[in-house]
Amino acid sequence: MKKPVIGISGSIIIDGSGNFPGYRRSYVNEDYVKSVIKNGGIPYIIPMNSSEEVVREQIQNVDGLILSGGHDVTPRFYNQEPHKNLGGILPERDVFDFNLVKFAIEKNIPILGICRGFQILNVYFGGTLYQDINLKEKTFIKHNQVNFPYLTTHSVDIIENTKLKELFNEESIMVNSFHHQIIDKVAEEFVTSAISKDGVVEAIENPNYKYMLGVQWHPEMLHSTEEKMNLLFSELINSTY
Ligand SMILES: [Mn+2]
Repeated sequence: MKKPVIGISGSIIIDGSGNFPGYRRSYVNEDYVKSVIKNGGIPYIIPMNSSEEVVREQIQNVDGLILSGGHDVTPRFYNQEPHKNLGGILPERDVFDFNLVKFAIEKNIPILGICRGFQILNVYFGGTLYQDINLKEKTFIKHNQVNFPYLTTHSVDIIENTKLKELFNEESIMVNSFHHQIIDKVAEEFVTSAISKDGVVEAIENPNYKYMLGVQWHPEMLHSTEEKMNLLFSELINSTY
């Protein structure tokens, strides 16, 4: 039987030096590719582009979708002015990601959102973000550990009666953390499935869809050091059948 094809949303990296300064390259971080292969899927990078028609066709060629990490989501997509602490944005990628989600839902294929991808899912369905974690009162955990992608640094509590709980079957798990933005209002279609000790929403899922789960951390970077993180990818792949 043919193995499921998992599309990974691509971004653009701009050369800072070398022979072509300013040159744009389509790319994803290799850990996404490795995580898909390790869990029985066939990875394909979906290159960022601005054509709705092309994105529709790109989705026709995959059985599941990973929304990868990256830039801050442009705040005007959740009706806010840019706050002074907003990080780097790439509005053309927001549009691309929203098109991916739209056509993936239309095709009814499973979706895993990671970091920015988790935030994209929330915003697509009408939720909002804090443009910077310091805008939320009483947060105290270091949510940007800066280094060591393969190490976990803070815990998250898993909420009962969720897909995440079903998968991990634990009260609490350790995650890595590389974000300065966090979810504010969770979109109505979603439920919160994990929360940090300082009240930050760390995972959401859509209970009315076969598999639509988003995590604020980076499970792909933990695929070889935290065996359990592979459950997020294996379930994505299993949900394609
Ligand atoms: Mn965190």
